[in-house]
Amino acid sequence: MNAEKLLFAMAVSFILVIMSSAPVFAVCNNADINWDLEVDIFDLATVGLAFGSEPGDFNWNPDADVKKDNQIDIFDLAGVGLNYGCSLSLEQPTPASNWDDLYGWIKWNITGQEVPSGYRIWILDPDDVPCGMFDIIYSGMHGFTHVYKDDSTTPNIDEGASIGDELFVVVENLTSHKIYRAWFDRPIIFHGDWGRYEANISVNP
Ligand SMILES: [Ca+2]
Ligand SMILES: [Ca+2]
Ligand SMILES: [Ca+2]
Repeated sequence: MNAEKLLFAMAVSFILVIMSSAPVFAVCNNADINWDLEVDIFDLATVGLAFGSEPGDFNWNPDADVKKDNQIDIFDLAGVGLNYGCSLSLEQPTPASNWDDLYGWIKWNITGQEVPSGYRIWILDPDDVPCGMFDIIYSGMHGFTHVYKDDSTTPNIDEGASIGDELFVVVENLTSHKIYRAWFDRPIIFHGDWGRYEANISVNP
């Protein structure tokens, strides 16, 4: 293999690694490692504890892998640094005249058990704006969850999702208000066409 082909093969494998680095989270660009919806010294310290590790190492922590490449290095520290001070408040989505309806199953990761009532899902746009909300009624199911479009008449305010946005999800326990990391089983794109889209959710216990 000549050098050019080798470089090409390396570039392709690099892209494949990036693409396969699911699940993807939205909150503060993954930099909220302890999942309390703000990026602060605790998140930085957690990356520090896992620094230099890879999967299998005693101090490996997948949540500290901000740049999802299965190693904790300077890029992960930088990821927290760049998002330092970022926080997210879960406020009621702003209703709009365009929406998508999401529906599907919702299960705990690993065990596969159904997430029961008493939990709320929040749908976020890529800027962490809550644009949809649904309280689980029937165990293991959500929907239809209205996801609202950004109001284009207020260009200075981001109220919701734009067409083509990838959507993200977090889950809240309605009693303890503990936040759980969650993700869709495939990328969910916002259409704003009143369509119904299957969007299955896994939740980290
Ligand atoms: Ca945090
Ligand atoms: Ca990394
Ligand atoms: Ca938006």
